[in-house]
Amino acid sequence: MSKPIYILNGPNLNRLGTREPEIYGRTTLAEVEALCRGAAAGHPLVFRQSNREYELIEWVHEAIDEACGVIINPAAFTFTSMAIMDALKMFPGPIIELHISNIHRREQIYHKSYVSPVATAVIAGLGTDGYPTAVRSMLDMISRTTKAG
Ligand code: CA2
Repeated sequence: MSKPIYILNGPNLNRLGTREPEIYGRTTLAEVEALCRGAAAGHPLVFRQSNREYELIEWVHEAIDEACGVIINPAAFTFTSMAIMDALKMFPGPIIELHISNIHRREQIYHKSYVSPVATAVIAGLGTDGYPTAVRSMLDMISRTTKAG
């Protein structure tokens, strides 16, 4: 049985689809999860959201033991959390940092990510379509490393 891909979502993303549709669209997080499961085509996924930093850190620790890859939208913790960065550094497999919006087109406070230096890849600005795109790219990366290994 393949190890799951962990998809972790940070603060406020449980409210996705309910405000600022011009930036974040109208798709809810439950719909995003369904898109991810479609893209995964049966590969197991663990899809979670938390507003608490410690919980996201605990899930990254769990992923170190359980997951083949991590896709993370740390939301506001992207710009504040050295603790999430340190936890991700310990993950041995591929990591995709994901943002719905293009954080680099936004105000200066959204430009300095603590997560990007420890991520394998960064996806930003594709809207919620970025999630299934990340899942497909993660599956490609995993199959390449499995074949190489
Ligand atoms: O674009 C992204 O995915 C972000 O990670 C979203 C964060 C923001 O702090 C980052 O700069 C970029 C904010 C998430 C706010 O959650 C929402 C809740 C309801 C409606 C829309 C967004």
